[in-house]
Amino acid sequence: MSPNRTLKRRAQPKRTAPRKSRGVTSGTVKASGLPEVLPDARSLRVALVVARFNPSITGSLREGARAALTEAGAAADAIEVFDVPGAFEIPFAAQALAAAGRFDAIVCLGCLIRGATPHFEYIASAVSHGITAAAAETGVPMAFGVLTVNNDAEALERAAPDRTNKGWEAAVAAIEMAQFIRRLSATRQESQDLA
Ligand code: DLZ
Repeated sequence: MSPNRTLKRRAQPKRTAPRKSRGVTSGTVKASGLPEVLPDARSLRVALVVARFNPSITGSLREGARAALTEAGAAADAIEVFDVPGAFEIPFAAQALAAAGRFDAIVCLGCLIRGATPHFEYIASAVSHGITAAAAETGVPMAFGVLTVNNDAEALERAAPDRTNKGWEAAVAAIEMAQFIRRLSATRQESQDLA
């Protein structure tokens, strides 16, 4: 008989969740992905790439992002703003800035409002794929703060001067991902030092 067979069963922790999920059957779910505690931006340099198209909205997104970074400890001169004509130009600018090697993260801000033509779909797709590719190619985290909305009311709702502002949310995501890369580099360095 294996010695383990003689061991007593250890007490199991009390379950806090039901054994079987009953599923969500009603209600609405609104999740932002924001962490409970604001991550630390004290030593980070962050670029904000801001589309001029729909300027009242993108200006509010820019100020939301700036407020989050400032509250998280970033110095005013560590936050640099780069304007581009429209959302379509964001990935190109973000990639160029990342390649320049001066920034720990890039926050991409724009506002696409659905119109009567398929233009919206083409630009939205190009922008989201472009930003993803630019981040993967350069290794610099890029946050997606580009609104893709049906009308002005939806845009205004996402550009409010509070923590629901999507510029604020994108900036927090950028800080988190920059810290993620920092931790990864530190771990790599530690393993190299030990080897
Ligand atoms: C052309 C265009 C249209 C129709 N709509 C928007 C929009 O809702 N939001 C935005 O940021 N930009 C828009 N643009 C401009 C394109 O992003 C781009 O600047 C131009 O096609 C020039 O390349």
